[in-house]
Amino acid sequence: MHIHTSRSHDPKGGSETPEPVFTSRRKWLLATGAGALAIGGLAWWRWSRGSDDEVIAAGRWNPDSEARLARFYPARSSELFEYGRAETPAAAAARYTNFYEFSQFKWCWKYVGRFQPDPWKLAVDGLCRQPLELDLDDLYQQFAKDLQERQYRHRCVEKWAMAVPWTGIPLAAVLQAADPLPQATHVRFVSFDRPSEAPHRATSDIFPWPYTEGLTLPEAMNDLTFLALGVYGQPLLKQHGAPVRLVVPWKYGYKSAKSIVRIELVGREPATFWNTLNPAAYPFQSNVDPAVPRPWDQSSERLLGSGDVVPTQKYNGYAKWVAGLYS
Ligand SMILES: Nc1nc2c(c(=O)[nH]1)N[C@H]1C(S)=C(S)[C@@H](COP(=O)(O)O)O[C@H]1N2
Ligand SMILES: [Mo]
Repeated sequence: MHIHTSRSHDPKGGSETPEPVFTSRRKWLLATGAGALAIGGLAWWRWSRGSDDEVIAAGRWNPDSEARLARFYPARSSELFEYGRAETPAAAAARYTNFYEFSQFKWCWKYVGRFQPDPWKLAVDGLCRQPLELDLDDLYQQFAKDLQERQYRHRCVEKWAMAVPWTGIPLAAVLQAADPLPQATHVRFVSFDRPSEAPHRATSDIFPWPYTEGLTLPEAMNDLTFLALGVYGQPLLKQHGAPVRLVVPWKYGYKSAKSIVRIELVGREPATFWNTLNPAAYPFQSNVDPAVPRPWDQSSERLLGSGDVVPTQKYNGYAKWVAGLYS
């Protein structure tokens, strides 16, 4: 025998919607909305994040250019510098970059497609006896004996950090070749300025383009100050500042100008991109220092890749090399 439940004899049937069904439809709509947001969020996350292969492939140059430079890689490795932490995976570093010419967001790899790092010209001029104009081949060939790989920590003022192997030339070697005049006190770095290849540069006029940075001459001549041409044993990915960028590892990341076209010896402290926008948050010197908060705390940093949070060290741990500059 079957036992009939009351449900099959609901006296409230008919056209009017029973209360429980109405409530559950509202829940369903809400759940669907949340689901759509979640799916949209996931799609966006996948879109901006890409796969490891995508973020690296996006930054590569045309194959002929890279093939021409391949003979310079790998460069001899400098034994002088150690990360003191794990190396950041190449894709984690390539995925999360600051490069305002391309985007205000971190997924600059999405926007570097039109950028052409080759051919390139780098001028070294201003207060010097021997101004230089170097194309990429000059830069590699003329400084071949100085070319080396260095393992450096990098600390962004936004509190993320990475540890990557740069290939490059000590900046001092390039400056010495230009033979600075005694009146030269500072060095000014100017990034490329090509709106047709850089979408955020093209569409945002509120920034003081081109991107510029500066160092004192003694800072620029310090052994640590490096002109990078490559990273992870290959020419710099576009989003890391191809084909030539500065690396100043004891200062906050914004001091390390990318995709440089000019290194100018000057007789006073130059204006810089971030200092012009907000001098209080981005003072000219900008050494990494956990004891000096910016508008936000600077005592710790998050490592790209692992997500680990570690304490920030004064001069980013490079006191041995640079503390003498400030005593
Ligand atoms: N031309 C240019 N150089 C730049 C920037 C930039 O937006 N434009 N961002 C700076 C900042 S804030 C940091 S942290 C580093 C980031 O280098 P990475 O993206 O290769 O890690 O580049 C610096 N150099
Ligand atoms: Mo930064």
